[in-house]
Amino acid sequence: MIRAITPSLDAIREKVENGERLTAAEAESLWDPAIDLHELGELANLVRERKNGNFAYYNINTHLNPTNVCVYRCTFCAFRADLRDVRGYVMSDEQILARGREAVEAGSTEMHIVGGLHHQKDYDWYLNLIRILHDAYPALHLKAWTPVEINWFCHLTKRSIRDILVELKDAGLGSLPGGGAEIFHPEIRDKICEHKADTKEWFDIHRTAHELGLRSNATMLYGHIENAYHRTDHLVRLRELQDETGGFQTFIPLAFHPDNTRLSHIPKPSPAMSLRTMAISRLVLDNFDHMKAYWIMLGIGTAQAALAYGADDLDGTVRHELIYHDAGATTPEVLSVDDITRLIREAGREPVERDTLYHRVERTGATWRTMEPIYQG
Ligand code: V47
Repeated sequence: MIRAITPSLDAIREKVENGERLTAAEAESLWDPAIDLHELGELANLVRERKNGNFAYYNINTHLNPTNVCVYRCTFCAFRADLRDVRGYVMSDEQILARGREAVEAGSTEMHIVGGLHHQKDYDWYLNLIRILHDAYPALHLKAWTPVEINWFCHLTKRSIRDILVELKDAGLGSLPGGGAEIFHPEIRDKICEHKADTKEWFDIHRTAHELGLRSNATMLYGHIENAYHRTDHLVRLRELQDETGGFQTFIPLAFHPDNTRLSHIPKPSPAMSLRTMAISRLVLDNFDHMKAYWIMLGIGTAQAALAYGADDLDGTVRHELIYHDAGATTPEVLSVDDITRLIREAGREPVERDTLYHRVERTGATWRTMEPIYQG
């Protein structure tokens, strides 16, 4: 009789229980659908609870995408527009400040700012945006500009990464979001976003940010043309920089949304694939404190389930998100604090409002103050 061989997690379980690091080969083996998803989730949960106990974090945040006009044509992007496209827009300083005021009145602690690379806007336009928002609303943390924008600023000004980051930090930049990472392996990167900041540039910019005391996040866009090898390579590269600097706070796996993109023939990743990606990310990135289940793109149900598969953070209440909604995300535009805390409690976790740098937030309505850094196991 021929017996099917079911891959076993025993050796990996032992390593995870002993707090030992997984090799790239071990990590790659975990993408095999024959590896039991629930058992994988259980292991990821072990690490999650070791690091963050029963807490699940969220923040109150607002997005700002000041322009969608972009010189690049990444195949996965539904947000970008040409200058003369009817969809193309650029926000004025007044509109940007109004967004800041709305954010503060809604009690936001963070503004997440990313946008297109508008070829008729110079670096000063992007710098000024940070300056006017910070001057008007100094308590609002500005998590702004990915390495894709920073690399563009260096290209426009012929100045160094360090010079640009120092200037942005002086103007009020608080930290860098995790975008623009996509898939680092050149076999894929060259096909989906060949012109924008390459992998070395992405890492150089985060490394320099960390050296300057700026924290940052990291992402991975999965579920398009990449495979298990590319995803593993992506995670291992991130783990290496984190060993060097310790400057990353959170990892956010981003499920590809195909609508209105040049990859619209590809089906979007299933909830099982998203839970597996979260669990493997938690296991490989043993030196990251946090894993974010970004509810906007995972969908509320999968994000809630992900809290048992390695995730300890749901991102925020989120206002004015465009990048995913342009690509067909059907999630609501905003969640209330009551909604998000109910989702967390129903998943058996204890909700904790955090600021961008993972300090506990205490609030009464729109008035808030940050407390001690949150417990790290
Ligand atoms: O870099 C673009 C991705 C990213 C699509 O740091 C798409 O806290 C799926 O980085 N389908 C931007 N993904 C978003 C981002 C992010 C989100 C939430 C929190 C944080 C953080 C960062 O969105 C891009 C790209 O990888 N993206 N288009 C799409 N059609």
